[in-house]
Amino acid sequence: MKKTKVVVIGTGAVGATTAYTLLLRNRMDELVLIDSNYNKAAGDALDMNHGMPFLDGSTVWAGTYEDCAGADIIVITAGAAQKPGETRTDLLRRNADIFDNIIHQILPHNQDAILLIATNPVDIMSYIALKKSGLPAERVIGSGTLLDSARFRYLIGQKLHIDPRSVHAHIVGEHGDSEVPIWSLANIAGVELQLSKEDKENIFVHTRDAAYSIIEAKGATYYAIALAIDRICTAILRDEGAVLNVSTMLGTYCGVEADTYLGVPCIVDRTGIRKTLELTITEQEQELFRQSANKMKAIIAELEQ
Ligand code: 6V0
Repeated sequence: MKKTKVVVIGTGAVGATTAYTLLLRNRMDELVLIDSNYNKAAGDALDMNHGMPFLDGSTVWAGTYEDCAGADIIVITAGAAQKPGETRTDLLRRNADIFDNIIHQILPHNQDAILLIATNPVDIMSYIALKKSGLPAERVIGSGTLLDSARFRYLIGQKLHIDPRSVHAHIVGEHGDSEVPIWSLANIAGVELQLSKEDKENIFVHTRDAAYSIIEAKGATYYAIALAIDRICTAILRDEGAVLNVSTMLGTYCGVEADTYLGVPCIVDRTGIRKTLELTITEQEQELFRQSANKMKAIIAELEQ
């Protein structure tokens, strides 16, 4: 049987935690770590290898782009940190240059893998990855609002004392400030949620602003995003057909001419994104989704100037 292989590019907080999560859960036969700071990737690989007597047998090493050959999934979490005084657009341009460099080094070795993007702003970076790689859109996936939806389900579960795995609720749109809670479809076993307007507002604000609180507390967020990336990798490697709120290139969605990457429920399997699922949302939710799409389009237009 062909060995399964995952490459993680960018082994900072998110990349290293993702690699460790994939390893603990024994998701693949081979795991390659790549970082422009080779020592960081090499140190992480060594540290993980020392845990092998306690694990189930994946092989991990710090590699080069040649090691992308034969990979099933290439996860990109590489990115630059914002410099003091730097605008978001300047940071984006720097991240776009980083992606240009990374993608042009991947392509000579692998054009069959699925690219899974986590670098922020993830919807824009996924769009850039699509354009720069020329790969089919179903194989360029952003982590999207999967993490936001997990935070949302967790907070609803906390409020109602229900296991978050039994809460069905979606955040769609941008992974960021313009994201949209789809309250009209949120349910537990098909039963409408018993929450006041105030509770809903509170839950959504804590969902949307979660990253700010965590970054203020400890400088970065990485555990939950690593689990979300692991979830997407699993859906792909096991050909699950799982429905996950990932970021994908949309045309018209829910009556909105999106024409950009945004997080929506998608069926994810070995081919990448097999299908996007259209939600039946209210007019108000549709308007918020339109605003989220417009925000993404305006950023892309500014970048392309
Ligand atoms: P970090 O700890 O600064 O790690 C970034 C890593 O990228 C570093 O190890 C760098 O050396 C490496 N890197 C930079 N340039 C290159 C390059 N050209 N080639 C290879 N490696 C390179 O950042 P952290 O891991 O905390 O975050 C990484 C990205 O994930 C950021 O853009 C975050 O904003 C983003 N996140 C996305 C989330 C999501 O939901 N999609 C959630 C959390 C963070």
